[in-house]
Amino acid sequence: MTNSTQSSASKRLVILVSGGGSNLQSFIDGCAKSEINATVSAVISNNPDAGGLERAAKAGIPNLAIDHRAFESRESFDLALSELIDSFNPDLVILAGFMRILTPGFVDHFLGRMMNIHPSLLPAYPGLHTHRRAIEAGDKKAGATVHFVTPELDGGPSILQAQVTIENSDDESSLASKVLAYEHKIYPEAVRWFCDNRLRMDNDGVKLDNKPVCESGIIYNSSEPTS
Ligand code: NHR
Ligand code: GAR
Repeated sequence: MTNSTQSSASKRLVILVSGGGSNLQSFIDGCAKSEINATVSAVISNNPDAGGLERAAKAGIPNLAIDHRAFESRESFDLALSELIDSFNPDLVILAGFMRILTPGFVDHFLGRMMNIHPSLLPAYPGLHTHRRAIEAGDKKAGATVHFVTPELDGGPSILQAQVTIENSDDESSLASKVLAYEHKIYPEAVRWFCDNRLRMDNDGVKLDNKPVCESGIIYNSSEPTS
């Protein structure tokens, strides 16, 4: 029997990064402390200089770069990337600051077993520069959303959101670090649920313990005590 068919067995994670990898670190640490019932099987980056690759190397985790600039189309990059991911036989693919839009063929191959964290309160501000856009719009709240990945960019069903207050003194960078601290709480939590077989995506949305999570995901509010 393979890992993916043994329901209580430890899951295999493949994590895709493009940058510094602080979210990646929260998974490396969560697995090391057995808070997440999983092993990080590989870390893959489209950016050979990504700090996330170094974090993986330090933790003794296989790490590979596959530079999108060496491919002549998005489809050919995605095909090579999906073959590389498949070679690690993952139960879950985690986008952790991964900065390349993925083609529908790629997404369909991993449907229901690929998650992303997006730094906004989706459905607000899909795409890039979310914190700048929220500040420019005069929003009072910002946050992050963990969602299953579907072909529609940042449009897949939400699993969990964290909300923070935008203070008058906030700029793009202070807001980004405030939100990032909450990303490190909600993303490992969602992955923990998946690895414990409590979370799944089906045709009518996301179920946690067989119950639908509400339309916008469960809200984790920073104004409440955290522990
Ligand atoms: N792909 C699909 N199909 N669906 C999603 O929901 C995806 C996805 C790929 C990545 C992460 C996403 C985010 O959380 C993500 C979700 C990159 C861009 C982008 O515009 C937008 C959103 C996300 C990731 N990328 C540019 C591109 O041309 C490159 C930008 C750069 O290199 O800085 O691919 O925000
Ligand atoms: C995080 O804020 C993540 O939400 C965001 O990039 C940062 C990565 O930080 N993701 C995107 O913007 C995806 N387009 P990290 O490398 O330290 O985890």
